[in-house]
Amino acid sequence: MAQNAFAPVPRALADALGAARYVAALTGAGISAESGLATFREAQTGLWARFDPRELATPSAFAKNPKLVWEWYAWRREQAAAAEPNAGHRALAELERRLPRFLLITQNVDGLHQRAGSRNLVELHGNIGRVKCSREGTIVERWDAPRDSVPRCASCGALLRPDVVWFEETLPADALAQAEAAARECDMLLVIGTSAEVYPAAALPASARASGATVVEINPHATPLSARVDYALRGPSGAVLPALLASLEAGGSGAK
Ligand code: BJW
Repeated sequence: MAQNAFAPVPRALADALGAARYVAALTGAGISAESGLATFREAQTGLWARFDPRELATPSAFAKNPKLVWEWYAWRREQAAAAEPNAGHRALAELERRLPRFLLITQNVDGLHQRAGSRNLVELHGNIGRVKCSREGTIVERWDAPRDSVPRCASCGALLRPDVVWFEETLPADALAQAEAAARECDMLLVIGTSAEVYPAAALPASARASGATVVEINPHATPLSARVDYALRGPSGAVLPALLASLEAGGSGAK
């Protein structure tokens, strides 16, 4: 049964973190909420308020209205570039430095973990900063941006699209294999700011727990996962993760 406690971090959890040889973290859009970026399942604002992000992040939306999807991603790319990593991103980067072995698995495409200093990182759903040819999949570094249409691949003429994973598309095989191996091998999995509804990422916590890991959810709200974790820390990750880091500094036994 999950323990619901935020302040202070339970002693047993701090001890388990300090003793862990391999810690993995799975993050979702919620970790970037305190950087001002909208999550998927919460209301958008302004120009995009009338669109459901879940319906724009699909191959069929791009086939039907590529300009709309391209403009939504261009807007989100600008938002991500203007945002700054928050205390939660920074605490994860610090955990990577302090712990003997740490892997960050993110569903986010905003690049904020890298900007906070995380290096040992797996991007499950791509990165909004990259663009690729929709036919050949080749990454394109530069493109002309016509005012009224979607840019095209200079080599084959197909439309360009963001290098992200849409619904019904398969995840990058290497990234998924690394994430699945980490879930099987880690001693502790931190599940942060994700609704735990989108697969295959949502299957990682169950896999970790089945392999004996301690699973910790960090989220202000309950999710379908909450009943199946060892600890549910209810609060914003920008507050909970620094507290977790502080608990490690206060007495964890396995830190470098
Ligand atoms: C805070 C906070 C704070 C707030 N601190 N927390 C039926 C038909 C077709 C497919 C399927 C089907 N059934 C299942 C599938 C598979 C499908 C799927 O899982 N669908 C479910 C919805 C049921 N998955 C796929 O299609 C995947 N591919 C696949 O399975 O391939 C095989 C296959 C092929 C063909 C057919 C079927 C299978 C691909 C999934 C790709 C997801 N892509 C997106 C877009 C990425 C690019 C972009 O960013 O635009 O990824 S969708 C979107 O969801 C995005 C996210 O990474 C992902 C997860 O969302 P996330 O991060 O959890 O965000 P939210 O908004 O949901 O939650 C935020 C959380 O934060 C909340 O809990 C808040 O409480 C919390 N929060 N503030 C901490 N301060």
